[in-house]
Amino acid sequence: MFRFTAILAIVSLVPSIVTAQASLYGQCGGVGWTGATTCDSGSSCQEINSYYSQCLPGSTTVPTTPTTQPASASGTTTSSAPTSTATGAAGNPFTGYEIYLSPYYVAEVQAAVANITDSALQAKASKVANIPNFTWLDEVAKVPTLGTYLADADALAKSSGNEQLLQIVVYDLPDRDCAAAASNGEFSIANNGQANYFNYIDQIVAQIQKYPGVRVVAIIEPDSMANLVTNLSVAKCANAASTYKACVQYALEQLATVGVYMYLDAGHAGWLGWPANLSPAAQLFAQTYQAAGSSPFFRGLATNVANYNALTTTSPDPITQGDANYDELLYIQALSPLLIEQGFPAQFIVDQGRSGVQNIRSAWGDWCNVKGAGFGTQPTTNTGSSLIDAIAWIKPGGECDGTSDSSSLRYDPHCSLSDALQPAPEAGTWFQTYFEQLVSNANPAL
Ligand SMILES: *[C@@H]1O[C@H](CO)[C@@H](O)[C@H](O)[C@H]1NC(C)=O
Ligand SMILES: *[C@@H]1O[C@H](CO)[C@@H](O)[C@H](O)[C@H]1NC(C)=O
Ligand SMILES: CC(=O)N[C@H]1CO[C@H](CO)[C@@H](O)[C@@H]1O
Repeated sequence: MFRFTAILAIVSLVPSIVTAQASLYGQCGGVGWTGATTCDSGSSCQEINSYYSQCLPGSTTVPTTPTTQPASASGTTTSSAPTSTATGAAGNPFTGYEIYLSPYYVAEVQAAVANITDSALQAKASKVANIPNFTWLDEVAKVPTLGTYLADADALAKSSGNEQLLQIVVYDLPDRDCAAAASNGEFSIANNGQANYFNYIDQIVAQIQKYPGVRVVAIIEPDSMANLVTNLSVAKCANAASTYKACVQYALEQLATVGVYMYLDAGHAGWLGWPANLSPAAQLFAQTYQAAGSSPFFRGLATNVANYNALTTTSPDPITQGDANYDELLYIQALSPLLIEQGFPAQFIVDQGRSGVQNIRSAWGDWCNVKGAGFGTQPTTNTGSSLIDAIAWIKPGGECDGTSDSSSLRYDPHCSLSDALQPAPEAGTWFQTYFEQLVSNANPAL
């Protein structure tokens, strides 16, 4: 729950395995894509944007856009040789860097803007294309896209003289999302999941290593640790605990070798911010920090990813009643001393991408396409708290949290609650009405 739901639900696709046809919800085309371009029967390949085509339900066979390999993704680069071990870092990783805007999101937003008829709304919406969010590497097949972006960012840094920072979300644990009714990760623990995950991390590291000039900031595994704090009574989470820890540790260690600054996901105020959860959470985060060698690149924790909570509020939402930590800053201020006590001097990054409007949920646990939400505070390092490195838009606003169609395989009842905007398409696909809602309710206004 509470998570960004992955685009790929069911497919278990390892790039070395060549499949003739992509499965339902699998990738079937896009710039740089070299896998299957046709879909299993009952689904057809539809272009989501130039970087991503997906097998969606429906029997019509839509021809896919030819996949072309951009020059920048050829694997050869003009960058200097990779540094084998990145050296210690300190300070806010965002300071002095310009955040790279990925062409994928820009294209997605521009397509959405073209479909808006109200010209005032259209003008506001077009501004979203210039606001950086994060690239979610939610399946191994997307890792080559990272290489394309890195090459592009590297070239941009050289031509503009502005150092580039690329933002990613590492999100592909085996048995991902263990507390949800239907898990949607591509890897399963029972089927070589840990080795597949290590390979996924190795591929990310290999891409980043080629571009030492580009700074990378990563959010590590949304929901994973929070599930281990509160959801061990769910059999799947109990079973996944040791694998999650081993995989997260591997990610933290390996990404540190190429100088990636990392923030491990820490749920949000309404999850780990409850008094009973704070200490166990701090313990788990500090243990993870120490197990991964107390690296300065493991900079801290990310909160409110894909959620709707305010950073600060003077009028707590009634749904938060009983939790003294009713906003993200209060949560962070409560967690920080406990972390320091255990030897983890964590800094924070907070998602405010959909937090512009408050008091819109019937229950704090409601996470799916919440009605009335608006884009929130725009990304900034001027956060008002020395504990917070950056306010960011981590969940790409406009991408759907989950379908409201109860006959869908990936249906989650949260997506048809009365506070969820409906009808909603499949998770990860573009939800135009929702995007327009975020734009018109943006606070501050766009
Ligand atoms: C824009 O409108 C066209 C035509 O109605 C539609 O095919 C397309 O999917 C829409 N794009 C988005 C991003 O909603
Ligand atoms: C997981 O934990 C959260 C927070 O305690 C709780 O609200 C949720 O119901 C749990 N999920 C399951 C499936 O038990
Ligand atoms: C600038 C940036 O990183 N944009 C990302 C926004 O979200 C989409 C969808 O996940 C990514 O592909 C973009 O890279």
